[in-house]
Amino acid sequence: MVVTFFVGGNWKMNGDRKSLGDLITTLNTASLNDETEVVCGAPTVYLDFARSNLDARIGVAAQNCYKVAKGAFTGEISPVMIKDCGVEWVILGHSERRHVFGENDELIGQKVAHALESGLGVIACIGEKLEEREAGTTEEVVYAQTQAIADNVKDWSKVVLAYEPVWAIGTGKTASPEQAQEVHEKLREWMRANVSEAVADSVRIIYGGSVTGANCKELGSQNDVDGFLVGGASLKPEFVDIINARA
Ligand code: G2H
Repeated sequence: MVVTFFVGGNWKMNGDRKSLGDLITTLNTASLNDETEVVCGAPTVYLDFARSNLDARIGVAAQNCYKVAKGAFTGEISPVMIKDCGVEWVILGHSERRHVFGENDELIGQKVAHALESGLGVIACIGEKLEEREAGTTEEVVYAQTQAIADNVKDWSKVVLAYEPVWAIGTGKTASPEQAQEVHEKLREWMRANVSEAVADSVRIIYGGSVTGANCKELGSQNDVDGFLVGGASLKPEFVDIINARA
């Protein structure tokens, strides 16, 4: 099944009005493959700014949200607030949320459920640490993370699964196209066995971890790589080349 290629930019905690404004101008005026779905993950305080200034053909994502709609949760934001800014997506379970801020599978699952119930699309991230890969437990780890997400998904059409090996994030050490393909293929088979044939065929499984303009074409040509989640390079003009990797 041919699925729409999906390229997410994850700006993380970077940028200001000036630099993000310049980036937005670059994206708005670039020639982008209109067969590719593009979403930019903006810092919370710039969600409104990003949504107001990015061309409508480019989606916007929050980088996190909480598991309930409102209340005494200082510092948190809810899906309903994200939607109130006109924003359609949220990134959940990113490895920096898991490993810097201690989010576990249970909390990530609750966030996924609430974000979907609230009408947001979810870019759900999974991935093994270096010691887990070296111990040969990559599959076990990513299957457990995916199960915790799957338990909380009713409508998979609103979910993109991002495989991001932790050892490849922001390190300049990209998974080889073969390494990415191997895990993506296994994840798709896992979906076939544990969710459904239809979801396995239609869910976008995207790769993240030091994707650049230089490596995107080869990574993106793998059968089970349906797009990317891009950190560092999404802040640079080369993000346009990554969006057009399948052009
Ligand atoms: C992984 C990725 C974006 P980078 O975190 O989600 O970042 O491309 O900088 O490795």
